[in-house]
Amino acid sequence: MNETQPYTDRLAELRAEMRQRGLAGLLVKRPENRRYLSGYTADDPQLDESSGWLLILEDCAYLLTDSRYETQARREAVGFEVVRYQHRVFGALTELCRPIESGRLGYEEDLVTVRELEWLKQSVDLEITEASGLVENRRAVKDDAEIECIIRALAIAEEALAEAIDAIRIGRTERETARRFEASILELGAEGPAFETIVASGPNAALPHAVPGDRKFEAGDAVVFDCGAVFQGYRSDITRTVLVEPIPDWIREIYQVVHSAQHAALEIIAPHMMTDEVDRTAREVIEAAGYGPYFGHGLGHGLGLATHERPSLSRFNPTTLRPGMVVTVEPGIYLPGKGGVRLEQLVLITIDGARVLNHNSFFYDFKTD
Ligand SMILES: [Mn+2]
Repeated sequence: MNETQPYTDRLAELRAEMRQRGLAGLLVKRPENRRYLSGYTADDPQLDESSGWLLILEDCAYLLTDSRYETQARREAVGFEVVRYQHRVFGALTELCRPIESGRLGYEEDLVTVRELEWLKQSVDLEITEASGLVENRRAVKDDAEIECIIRALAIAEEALAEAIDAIRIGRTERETARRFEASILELGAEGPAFETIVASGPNAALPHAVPGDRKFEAGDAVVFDCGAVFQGYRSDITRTVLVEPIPDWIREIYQVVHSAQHAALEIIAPHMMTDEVDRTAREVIEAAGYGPYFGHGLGHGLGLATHERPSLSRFNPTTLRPGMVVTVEPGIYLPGKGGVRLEQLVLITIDGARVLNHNSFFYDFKTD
């Protein structure tokens, strides 16, 4: 298999689906989708500023970008014709779509702004139609090379996390601990953190997406670490709750409930199972212990080029798990004003079951106390 092979295959599969849906063309703006289809790695500078659009037609594939990215685009997007536009992408789109005689042009509803959609309708003489999810659904099932990247990204995060946990001392702050983790992953070969590292201690641990601050660790804290690394564009995501002795009984209790909930989900997760069923299995353990109202988020999410991608393990939008999907299993209990516990494993769905990709557990085993 040569380097362009995955992109050629992905484009062929995408085109087959476009034909089924009656799409003469597809516009792709989401950075992860662009990268998945073309190998073009540029991210968007900000929400309303694009580093490029793919236009996939039946016989050709274009990457439209501006002068800032042209060289990178030509180097990376093998098999794509790079078109440089001056001001806005729409003039170039008008030209490229002109030869299409009939059919519809799809766009990603969840990425294209309302203003861009108006411009698009004015520029292109085709029926414009919403076509979100075509690429995301393919991305949900990973090939071996993608799984290898995720495993590397996880191994880096685990090694850096082990160092950061070792360095926890009463009096050190959340922020310096988060920085220590992020410095370590860079030394270990990561491109960067997968997302802003969370180190949340004491009452801050009750905030599922807390930002590390100047709070110093104290005896009796539960410290939630949620962190990940990027390797060749692929991400990892790991959450552990570190306990600073002596631990109050209430923390010990919720830790054990969260751990049991996670265990229950990992016992049953398998191909062909519905995502909401896995969520329910963990949720029932937490509800039975009386903490149902304190587990507000879904059980987990797909992970790959994006930290959060399909499928979502939640009560909403149930989908079927398939071999090659990589998902997190991360129950939590958050007691406002007091603290919280979350534990997150990364799981690969296989042909006949599931495999936890984490190597280092960092779990507390209270039974041996
Ligand atoms: Mn996660």
